[in-house]
Amino acid sequence: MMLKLHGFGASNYVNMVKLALLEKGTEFEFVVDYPTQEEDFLAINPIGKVPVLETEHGFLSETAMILEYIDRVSDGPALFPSEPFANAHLKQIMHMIELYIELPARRCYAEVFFGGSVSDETKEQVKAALIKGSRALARITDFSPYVAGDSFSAADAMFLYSFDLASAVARKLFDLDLRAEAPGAADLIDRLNQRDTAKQVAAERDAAMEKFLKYARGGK
Ligand SMILES: N[C@@H](CCC(=O)N[C@@H](CS)C(=O)NCC(=O)O)C(=O)O
Repeated sequence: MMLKLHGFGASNYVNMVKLALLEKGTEFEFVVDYPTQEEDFLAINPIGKVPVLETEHGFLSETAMILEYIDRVSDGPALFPSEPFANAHLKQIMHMIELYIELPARRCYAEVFFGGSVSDETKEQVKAALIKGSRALARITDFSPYVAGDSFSAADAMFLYSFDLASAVARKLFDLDLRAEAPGAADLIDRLNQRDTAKQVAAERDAAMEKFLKYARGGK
């Protein structure tokens, strides 16, 4: 069975998986699904989020684990190193990006992207967290030539679509250049965005954005 990626093109997490599939050269079907708490969707992802990967063995969720699965079952360049320390180090970086950059930034997405608002208290917390997270990241990588190691990896997919949104949050809400907190991050984002795979993801994201914004703002 061909892998099926469930999600929508404007989702940064979905795009991490899509980028990985394209980098691996793995054939897949894209199934448009938005996150919901409806029973039939919870049956394929118990927390009701996207992405979900449908495989011949069942459904998988949580992006980091989906990326690892794809790497193991697909041909194409490795997205995780096999050497144990390098493998764990790369996963440490991915985990840090998700916990200390993506998730804090996400608390402000409503105001930055969807016309909502968040409290000043939340903003203060997020600003401090993003500075701390970016500086932490800069201590374990110099972003050259990639986030971890000498070749494109799963950590680059997570970094690209987390740090760009976190930077947008910092710029719009705090007038802060998060990229300056992590020297080299901006250059790597530019280099990653020049890959044909990332260009395809970005084009599909832009095409899906209008529909998603209507959905996110409560329209039809
Ligand atoms: N930890 C999850 C996060 C996925 C996630 O937050 N996806 C967003 C879309 S970008 C979502 O479905 N949000 C809806 C919700 O939180 O209910 C993963 O690794 O896949």
